[in-house]
Amino acid sequence: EGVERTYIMVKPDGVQRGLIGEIISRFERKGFALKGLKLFQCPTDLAEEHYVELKEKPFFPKLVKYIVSGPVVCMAWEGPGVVASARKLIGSTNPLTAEPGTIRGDLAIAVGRNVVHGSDSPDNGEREIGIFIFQTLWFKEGELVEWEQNNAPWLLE
Ligand code: DAT
Ligand code: MG
Repeated sequence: EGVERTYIMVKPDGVQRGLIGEIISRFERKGFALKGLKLFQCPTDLAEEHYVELKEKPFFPKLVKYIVSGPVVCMAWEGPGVVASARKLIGSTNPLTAEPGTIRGDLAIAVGRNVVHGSDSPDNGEREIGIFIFQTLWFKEGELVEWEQNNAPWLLE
């Protein structure tokens, strides 16, 4: 499969603040294709596995506690260059330095409450979406939907 996918997640603060629709619409309006979507209470072991690369950081325990503090919205988005493009839509990690017009730049003020996650590479996109034989992360077999946007000819050359 050649098409790029990214894992996007509305974090617990985004859900509690009523920003689910606002955040989803940023990606929807851009033109990317939604291939998976669910509201989910993340267990601690999954949050730890998701952020395994940050395990040694001093903020790791707080980060895991935050991610499991309430429901999240899990999404798989697909499209050409979707990983890097979604990172641009999201804005930089610290909302105070994120550009206005980005999700974090518009909607958040604290690095530990930055409302949304986006994969940082195509490999991590696949890892985080997580449908492999020996590993599942955010999605399980059967939770992604294969469909084609009927407006694809108006979005892609
Ligand atoms: P991003 O979410 O932009 O990919 P990251 O992968 O470096 O950023 O870190 C994951 C999350 O960890 C980030 O969204 C918020 C938290 N975090 C990162 N750096 C932090 C810091 N210096 N202090 C507190 N939390 C931090
Ligand atoms: Mg990251």
